[in-house]
Amino acid sequence: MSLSLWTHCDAATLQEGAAQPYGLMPDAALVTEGEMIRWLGPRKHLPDALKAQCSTEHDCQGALITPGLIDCHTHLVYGGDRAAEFEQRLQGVSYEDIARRGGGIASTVRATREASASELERSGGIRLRALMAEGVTTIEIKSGYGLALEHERKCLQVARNLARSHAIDVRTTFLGAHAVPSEFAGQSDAYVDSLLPMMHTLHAEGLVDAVDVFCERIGFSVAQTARVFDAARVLGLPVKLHAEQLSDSGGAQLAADYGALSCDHLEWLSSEGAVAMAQAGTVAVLLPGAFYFLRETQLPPIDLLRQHKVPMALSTDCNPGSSPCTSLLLMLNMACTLFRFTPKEALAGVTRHAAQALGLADRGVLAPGMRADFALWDVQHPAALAYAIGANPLRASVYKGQLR
Ligand code: DI6
Ligand code: FE
Repeated sequence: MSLSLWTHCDAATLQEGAAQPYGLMPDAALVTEGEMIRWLGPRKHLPDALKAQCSTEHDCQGALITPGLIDCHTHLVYGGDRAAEFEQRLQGVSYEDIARRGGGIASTVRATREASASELERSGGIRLRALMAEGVTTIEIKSGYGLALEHERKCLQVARNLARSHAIDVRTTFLGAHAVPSEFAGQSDAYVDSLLPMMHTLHAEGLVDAVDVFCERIGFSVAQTARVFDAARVLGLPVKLHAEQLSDSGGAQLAADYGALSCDHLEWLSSEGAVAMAQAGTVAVLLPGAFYFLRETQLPPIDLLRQHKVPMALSTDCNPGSSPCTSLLLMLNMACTLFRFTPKEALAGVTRHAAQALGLADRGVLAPGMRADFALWDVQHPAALAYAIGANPLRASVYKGQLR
């Protein structure tokens, strides 16, 4: 397999426990072999014999190299938009009230059911490419705007097709328990009953990598969430949870009991919930875009998460209702300004910890043996990635060892 050498760069390896902040390594050299990183270290330590084996050399001209970014929580495939609801909210109607009146998620479900697969692929593709243009090399995409077998299947197939047509890794999550569809109005338990065979079928079709639930007073109860998680466990699928976004429903505790990969949102997380997550190794995925767009005032308890050493990831939550956002870099900035993340925590949140939130051990840090997914940036220091608002200093990105 051919070897490539990358030089004239500084590397932010993001390795856990590195001596330098960000795992910063000035004047680094990186050797890729096919889809993997073969060697990484200070350039002066690059063995001559290895250098001689490299068939290509890339001069990075002083760029900063980081792991490829990972957007670990998105609802990227959907029909329509919710700009009219945005106008209503600006008139003072709340997000929950709009949902209770049949708008909100339900209105996107109508638009998504009406849309053809090719239309969903077209609109999703635009959002996907915006994220890729900022160095995203892995993305999670949830279903949850179909809420019936044929439409959930359509959305998950669109996600798989987007992966085939773009140089990015897509992980799919079945979020059938996102809302109760109108045909099950007032019968949420019956809807949960219907989800179990649906999950089974979609899993058998190879469309599901993980399972998520919206556990909330406008979503599903803890008991209903447990039923979905039990079914996921039977199928051997990892679980994640939308928990404590609008209220403390005790979802984090439940998710931890099931060894969930992540709990996401968490504005209302209790200290018991944080302890349970720490013990279970569940990642906290924080979503500053939704916090900002819904003008929330309840901050997620960042100090509590730090105190219990719960790994913190960051994501766009790209969705039409609470975070119509296709910039992961903007989330770094918002996490710092709104949540008082450090830039170091922010960058770890879209690399190492985001990989952990997806259960992926082969990426998120730069190290030999990891996937050669990385981004080259026109910045002097990694903190600059969180500092700028609406800038995109990406110079190039590499996916499985190939410039894309
Ligand atoms: N929480 C969210 O923030 C999104 N889904 C969820 O469970 C919002 C979905 C929407 O409003 O369309
Ligand atoms: Fe979400």
